[in-house]
Amino acid sequence: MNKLEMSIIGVPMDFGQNRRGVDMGPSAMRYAGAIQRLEALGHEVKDEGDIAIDQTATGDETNTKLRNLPEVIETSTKLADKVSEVLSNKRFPLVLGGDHSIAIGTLAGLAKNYENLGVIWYDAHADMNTEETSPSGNIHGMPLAVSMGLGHDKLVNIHGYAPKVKPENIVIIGARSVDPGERDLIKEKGVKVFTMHEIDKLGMTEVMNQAMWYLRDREVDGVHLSLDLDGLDPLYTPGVGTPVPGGISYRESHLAMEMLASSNLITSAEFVEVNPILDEKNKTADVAVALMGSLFGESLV
Ligand code: Z70
Ligand code: MN
Ligand code: MN
Ligand code: MN
Repeated sequence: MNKLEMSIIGVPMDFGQNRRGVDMGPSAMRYAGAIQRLEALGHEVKDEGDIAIDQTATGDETNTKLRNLPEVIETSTKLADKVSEVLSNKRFPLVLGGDHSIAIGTLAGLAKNYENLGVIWYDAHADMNTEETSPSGNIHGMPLAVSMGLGHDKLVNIHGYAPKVKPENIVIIGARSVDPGERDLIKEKGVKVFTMHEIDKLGMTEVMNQAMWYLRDREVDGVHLSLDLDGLDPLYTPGVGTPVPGGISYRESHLAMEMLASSNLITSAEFVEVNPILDEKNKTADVAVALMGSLFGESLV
């Protein structure tokens, strides 16, 4: 693959859900050697440090439909600014979470730089709830809905415009825990979903080929990979807040990343939901960094 000029952006965010500790994800992935791994592949890597988040804030417990909304709005805005800045310097943004609510900010920063952005959402969940349909009130279950323009006005309009992504430019891979409201929205909006059923039936090679041809046919001018570590089976990535059995294997995930690498389709990426407190040693961060290796061009021979 091409040698990239990459910028790493850490987002120590845990307000999108109720399991504290996912704010240590960026440190865990740095500790697992993310930067050295990418440099060893010949990329030029600049660590931009972390987005400033007030770690003393305890969050707004009153709004149970949109938990910690002010904190999520503030962080999303700062992250969107940073992602835009990185793109205007012609660098490749690699965002390290943090919980998946950060994708609201990442996509807000990306979308104004692309006419027709595509998104690959690698996740056990659809993350397509709104405050009306969410069973939890956790905003990390809402970023795809928000990015399609559905949800709280202030989330939807980060950077002053909506929507950020067209529903028909989204591909979800690995879904196996989808809420009723999300299911309705997927049908209504025509979002492309490869559930575990399709992965089992077709195999990962066919799923990735179909996913990539689907996006090429949409004539996207960029593709963002948003990878939630709970997309993998908890056997491989136990350090996540919402483990769901029956997930994508380690080997299938490497294959998926390698296929993305040889396609040269991906123009930005984020790795989210690594929670070192829930992990076994630093296993989940190690897997995240190994997958980055494959995504950015590692091969054995
Ligand atoms: C559920 C909700 C979710 C990640 C859990 C779970 C959402 N659909 N997302 N873990 N990454 O509460 O909305
Ligand atoms: Mn915190
Ligand atoms: Mn997610
Ligand atoms: Mn998930």
